[in-house]
Amino acid sequence: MTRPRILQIGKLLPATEQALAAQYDVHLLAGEADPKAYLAREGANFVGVATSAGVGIDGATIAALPNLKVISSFGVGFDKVDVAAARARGIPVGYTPDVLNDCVADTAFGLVIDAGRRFTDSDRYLRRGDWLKGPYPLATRISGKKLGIVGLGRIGRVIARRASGFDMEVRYHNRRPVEGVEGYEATLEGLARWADFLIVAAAGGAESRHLISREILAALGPKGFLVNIARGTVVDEEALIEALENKTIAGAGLDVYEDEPRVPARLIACQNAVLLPHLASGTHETRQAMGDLVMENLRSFFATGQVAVAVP
Ligand code: 8YV
Repeated sequence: MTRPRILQIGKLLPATEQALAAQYDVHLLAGEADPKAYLAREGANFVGVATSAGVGIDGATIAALPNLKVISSFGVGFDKVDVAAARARGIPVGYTPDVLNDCVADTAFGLVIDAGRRFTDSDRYLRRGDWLKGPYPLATRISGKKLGIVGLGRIGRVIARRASGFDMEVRYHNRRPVEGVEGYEATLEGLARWADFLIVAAAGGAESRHLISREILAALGPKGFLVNIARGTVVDEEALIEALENKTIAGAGLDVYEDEPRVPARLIACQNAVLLPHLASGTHETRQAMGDLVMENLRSFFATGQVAVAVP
């Protein structure tokens, strides 16, 4: 039997690439000097696509694959996958939610603690030799503070669970209240005004673009901290940089940016921001589980016509 031909859009975990190559006839599009010309020539040969949240697949690529039957994406975000174009052709899109909730929530809490207690900045202080000149300035207490969550989805709920261990009061803002969960704030501005720490855990995409605006940052105020483990596009990055420079918010902890991996020099210069290179799900255990689910979505599709976990 011939193995199904899978187009791999960008690089994946080596273990996932090996598993893919063991099961399917895989071709890496990113390895082509002229991907467009390659697709025009060979596009009709592929029945499946393997991609990732960071790379996605656009409508033009989907259109260049006339026999495409399934897309399997590594990651929980699908803002870079043209789901509407896939749906219009009845192509199921598999993704990898839930298996990364714990690690992303851990990272959110790491950023809350680091931004508030300034561990990274104090580490730089020690390495510069400044401790020899005097003690590091006092920081902000975490335990018992007010935590606002923007987007109480699967990851947001795990973040809320982590918060109870720090005796924090938790409120959240969503388009509508989550049944059975107390602490709903009807407006994002109200949540920002109330919170000491505001964590962004909302999905990316056009609908949530710049939800964290200049006004929301003003409501968070000079004692408030912003943490973003969702998508850079949810925050107006220019407004955030101004707020950090002018200290109209106390600080920020970021794992995601508007134009990754490019981080503006002005943001890098902000010592009141902790900046991580989009690593929230980046543990051996979680990335392996995500890769396994990419494989399982494909296996399930070729066995039953349905992916195991489809994008909503
Ligand atoms: C991914 C992510 O690891 O899952 C997501 O949506 O942002 C990360 O967990 C990364 O984007 C893979 O491309």
